[in-house]
This record gives sequence, structure tokens and C-alpha cells, in this order.
Amino acid sequence: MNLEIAGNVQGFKQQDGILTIKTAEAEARVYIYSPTIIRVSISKNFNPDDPSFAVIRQPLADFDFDESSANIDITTPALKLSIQKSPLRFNFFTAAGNSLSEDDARFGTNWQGERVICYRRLFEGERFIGLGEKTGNLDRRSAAYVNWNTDAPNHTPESDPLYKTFPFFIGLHSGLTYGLFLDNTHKSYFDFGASTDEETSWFGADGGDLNYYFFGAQGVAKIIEDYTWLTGRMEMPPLWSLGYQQCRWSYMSADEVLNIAQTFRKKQIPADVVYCDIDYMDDFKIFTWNKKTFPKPKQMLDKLKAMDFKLVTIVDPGIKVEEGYKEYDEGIEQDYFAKYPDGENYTGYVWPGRCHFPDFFREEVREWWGAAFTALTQPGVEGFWNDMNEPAAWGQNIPWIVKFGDKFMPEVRNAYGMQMARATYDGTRKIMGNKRPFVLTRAAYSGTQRYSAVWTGDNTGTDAHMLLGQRLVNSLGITGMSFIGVDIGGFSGNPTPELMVRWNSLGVYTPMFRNHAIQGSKMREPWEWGKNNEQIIKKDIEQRYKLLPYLYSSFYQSTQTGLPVSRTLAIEHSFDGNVFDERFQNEFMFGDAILVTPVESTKLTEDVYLPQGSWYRLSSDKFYEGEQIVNVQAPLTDLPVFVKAGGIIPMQSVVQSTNEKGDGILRIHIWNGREANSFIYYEDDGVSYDYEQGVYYKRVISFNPIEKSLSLSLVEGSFKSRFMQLRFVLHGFDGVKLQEEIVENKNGEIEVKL
Ligand code: MIG
Repeated sequence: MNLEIAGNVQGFKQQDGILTIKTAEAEARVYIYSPTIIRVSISKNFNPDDPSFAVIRQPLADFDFDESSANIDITTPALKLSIQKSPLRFNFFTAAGNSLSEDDARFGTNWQGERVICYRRLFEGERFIGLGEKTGNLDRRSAAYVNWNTDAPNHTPESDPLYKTFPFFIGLHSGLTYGLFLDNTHKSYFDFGASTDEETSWFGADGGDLNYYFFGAQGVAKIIEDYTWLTGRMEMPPLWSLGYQQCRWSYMSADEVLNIAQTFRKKQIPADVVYCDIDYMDDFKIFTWNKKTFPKPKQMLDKLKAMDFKLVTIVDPGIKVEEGYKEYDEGIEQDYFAKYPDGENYTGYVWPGRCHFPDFFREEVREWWGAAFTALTQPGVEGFWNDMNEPAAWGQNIPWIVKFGDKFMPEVRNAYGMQMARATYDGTRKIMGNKRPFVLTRAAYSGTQRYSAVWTGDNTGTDAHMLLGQRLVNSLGITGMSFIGVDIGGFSGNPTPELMVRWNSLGVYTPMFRNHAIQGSKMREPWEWGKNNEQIIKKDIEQRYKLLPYLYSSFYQSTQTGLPVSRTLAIEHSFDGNVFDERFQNEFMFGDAILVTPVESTKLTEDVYLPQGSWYRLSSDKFYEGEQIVNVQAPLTDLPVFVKAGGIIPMQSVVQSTNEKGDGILRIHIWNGREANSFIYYEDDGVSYDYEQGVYYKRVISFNPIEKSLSLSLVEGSFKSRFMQLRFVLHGFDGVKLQEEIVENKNGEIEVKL
């Protein structure tokens, strides 16, 4: 095997905003996207189109640099990239000159055949977070990972790779932060000092360019903001998708689906969504309905609608090979399937038997796929669940010579699921008029947040998987995904009743709240666990519905800044070692104000680390100073959930679905604290895109402890709030009595003296 290490610079030039540097082995290109984002791409063989599935921004047209005998230096107001000439190395510094990240002086970027790896200096005490859906600890130091989208049933809390690829991590050392996104869809590798002598970390890929974006903003939240500026942010989800979702593989008939929905209403357990898994189809043919078991889809959907239920149906990529089946015939006729290099359509086995796979890398195929959703939208489906899009075929080994677009499978496999989600989103958005579709996907690549929510695939009904699921959610949040769910209760196996109850209580604080289970498992609905547990589960789901105004505003924040709804404590407390302690690493903030501690179902007390600030237990208002470990009660009826002092949480009355108006009172809860705080409250119709035209209701709620006031700014936007009145609910303000506890929700400024 031949090893080539990037050597001495032979020449460079700057043109059209690109600084191009040549060595004997390769060429490097440097671009600036913003003062805090610099792109370096090193290749032996650049594609002139410079395609990216992830990036939606353009580089600056021009920038300055300084040349000295040893270096070429690029300085922005926030960052300095020092490019060493002999041999070629890339070293990043803060504007003040502190080293953020450096190539390994010896090995830099190098090639063994097509495989390209960048070796970098490992700093003392350097921690790493990110990479999205990866098992292991929050701190990824001393661990190594592979990105290769994989159908991973029966995965363990150690398995790697899983379903998704997010080649973006954040490094933390010396009180400094940086981010690095390797935009490359080949199989890729990240090693954070797993097998080196505390000297090097490394990343790279089996082929393609060493194409990375370096983020130099100080503060993890700012890096996430920059990363999602570059790769896009989610848009407002339909409000109904934030309600409770009941799924199963499968509800086998329209009657069973309706019966599930009716039971929720009869028992007055709030819910918004029921699912159809693969058995609703005729012989697993995508975009068909089983004529016997789902004879009148429109009638079923009308009945669901009358009960304020939405239906989400699954779609897989595999198109059954069967003449007379519309999608098969059209796909053959128009040549829409992935192929062997001799032009023959690739055939793999999945649920329908022999299948072809749409080539989602071509625009005309995505349009065709998107338009086919009328078979589901006409009867009234509004949510679309994209499964098996790693892509999965039995045997899990689609041959490497199969072509997608003009690429071979190994070059773009990691983006297939994302392109399917994109086709589903673009298509359904178009045919649903002004309504927001809900799209859910299992496989993903960086940037998928623009199209879809994700869930973490086939987990198992154990405590270890519940905790793993939370780490996956917290980690996906670092890589731009905010709308995330895990199968509550565990997909495989049967959870104990205690675990079901506990996991459901954690689901309240999961961005997507969906209960799902494998075929053959015991039924999982809230009423399957005994009268007492049913009451606990019901109460927890009611809590989710009370929190919806807060949650919806938290999603709005994601659309504006990229900050996820579920946030590892490492985002705000990046240099607090306790946050990375294995005992506390699963804790997270749910929005700005709420701290949640996942607790195993077998433990009824728990050690909790409360970070800087002071805190109140949500269920009791008991007060705690931060920066300490506290042991708290954790009965199954009361997951340890805390509110930050100064926290502002708007809540509503219990409703049975998001379509219900409730009592029309928005309860603005505020917990006393020493520091001023504010919360951006956001509301719109929850279903349409009218908010893009300014039809929303937004105002800032501010708490000022010095002036002892709570104030609401003038309303921005033209939407009329569904809440007629505002009620202020005080916590931790001893003896304070409000003159006016309830006020009319008028658009002008409102101030309340405390
Ligand atoms: O081969 O559609 O992860 O949620 O219930 C299994 C059946 C296919 C895998 C998904 C799971 C879904 C199941 N699917």
C-alpha cells in the first residue's frame, strides 16, 4: 500500500473567493463563509460541480491573506487560519492567538489509495461531543466511530454504526470551543484518541475529498447556530405532531386503528396521532391500501378526523417487482430505479419480496416519488414515515457496483435516506397546499433537519436502552436535529410495567413523543398496564399537553437559532466536568427552563447534578442551589424534573388533542430567581405556512428581579392568540400577592408588579 502525505506547497493563487494551494500530491482549497466559518477542502481530484447535500450557503466572494516565508495566514475578526507551507498543514487559532485545532505536524492529511485521513493534534484534556446518533458516552474522547448508514435491529448500547451519519463534532479544550464538519458521504471515520498515545485524533473517509468546515465561534450554542446556518434549520412542525403519538407494527385493520383512537377518547387520555405500519398496504406495495383490511381509507380518515386524530403511514423505498403495480410500471418505463453499471435494475429483497429502489439522487425521481403521495393524502393522511432507507435490503449488503445517480453506492449511501426524506417532504408539501406535512425518517445525513424529524430506530425495552435513547437524542441535538423521537417502551422485547411508566414519563420531555412496538410484542397502549399505571401514564401525557405552549415556542427557537429542544448540559456548561460524569451525562435541558434527569425504572431515588444557577423541583417547588449533587426522590409518579430559577414556562389547560382550544387561559409560570431572564413566546395556527407571511403571534416575556416585574412586550405578527386571557402563576415568591392574577390577552405591552 502506498502512503502519500501532503507535502510542500508548490504554488498558490486566489480567484473567485477561493485560495488554491498546490502540493505534489494534491490541491487544497480554502473558502471563508463567515468570520467564524472557514472551509478547507483537500483533494487529488476535485469535482468541478462541488456538490453538497448538506450545505445551503455560499462562501464570501473575496478575502485577504498574508504571506510570509513559512506561512499563509488568513485572519477574520474571530479566527486565524495559519497555513504552514513546508509541509502543508492547517492550524486554527482564535483571534487572540490561542490554538484551537492543529494538523498533526508529522502526518497532516494523507492518502492510502483513495482513503484520505487527517491526523490532528490531541490537546491535553480535550473532550469531544457530537457525531449525532452515536452510542457511548457524551464525551467521545477515547472512542472511535464509523459512519455507514445501517439497518441496526437488536443494536446494543455499544453498537456502531447505526442508521444516521452526522460527521460533525465539537472539540472542547483549554476553555475554548471549535467545531468541525467533514462534508463527505463516503464511509467515514472519527477517532478521538481511542488507539493513539494521547497524541492524535483523526478523521477521514474511504474516498472523496477531505472537505471540512471549521467553526471557531466561542461557545457551543454559537457553534450550533453556525452549523445550522450552514446546513439549514427545521421549519415549524405541525402542532399535532407534538402531541402524543401511538404507533405499533401494526394495527392490522381500519377497525383496529379506529378502536385505538376511540379508546383514547373514551378514557380521556390525550393523544393526536395513530400510525399505520407496513400492514396497511396491499402486499407491502408502497402507495396502496389493503383492500380487505383497509377497504375505505377515506372513511377511516374521516372518522379519525371527527375524533381529532391524525394518521401517519409508513413508506419504504423498496418498490415491489410486479407488473400492473403502478409505481413499478412507471419506474420501469421512466427508468427511475438504481442500477448495475450495465443498466440492469438492481433487485434486492425486502418486505414485498423482490424490489427495485428509487434513485432519489435524481430530481425527476424525487418529483415522481413526491407526487405519488396523493394515494395517501387524498384520503387525508398528513404524516409520512420513511423507513428502511439506509437503504436496507435483506442481507444488508447492496453491492458496491450499484449506481445511484452518477455515483456508486459507497460514495452516496450515507445520503440515500436524506434524499428520500427530501423527496417525501418536497412532494407532500406541494400536494398538501398550504398545510404542513409531518415527515419522519430513520436514515439521515447532515442537513436532514430541513426536511424531516428522525427517530432512533429499533431499540429494546430495557433501562439501558432508555438511557441510551436519551444520549442519542441529546447528541443528535448537537448536530442540528431538534425533532427527535425514540420508541417509548422499546421496540423489541417487552418492558416491565415499571419501565413502561418511567419511559413514558421521560417521553413527555422528548421532542417527539411516540410509543411504538414490534410485531408479536405485548400490546403497549397506556391502558395495557393495569388501572394504577394507566392513571400515571395518563397524568404524564396530560403534563405534555399542558406544556405545549412552552414546547411550541421551544421549537420556534430551533427554527431561529438551531438550538435543539433537548439539550445536553454540555451545551451551556461545556467546561463543567460533572456534566460528563457517567452518572450525570444523560441529564438535559428541555428548552430554556427545564432540566430533566432520566432515571432507571428500578431506582426510586437518584443522585442528580444541578449545574450553575439555582433550581426548583417542578413537582414541589423545593429549592436547590446549583453546582452540587443532590439525592432526590424519584418515584414512578414523579420523574426528577427541575426548573431553573428565573425560568418562565407558559402552559395551557389539559386538552384531549391539539385541536381543542381548552379554557382559553395561557398560564405564565415564573420561578423566582436572582437574575433577569426572558422567554420568547411564539404561537401560530399550527397547521399552515401562513406564518411565513407574518401570521404569527410573538412576544417577549421578561422577568426583572430588581424592578420586581414581569413584562410582556408588544405582540409582533398578525395572528390572534388562541388564549383570551393570561394568568400569572408565581413560584418561590414568598408572600407576594398579585393585584391582577388574570389579565386580558391584549396586544399592547403588559407589566405586572411582583
Ligand atoms: O424490518 O415496518 O425501524 O419501526 O415497525 C423492519 C416495520 C421494518 C423497522 C422500523 C420499525 C418498523 C418496522 N421496520
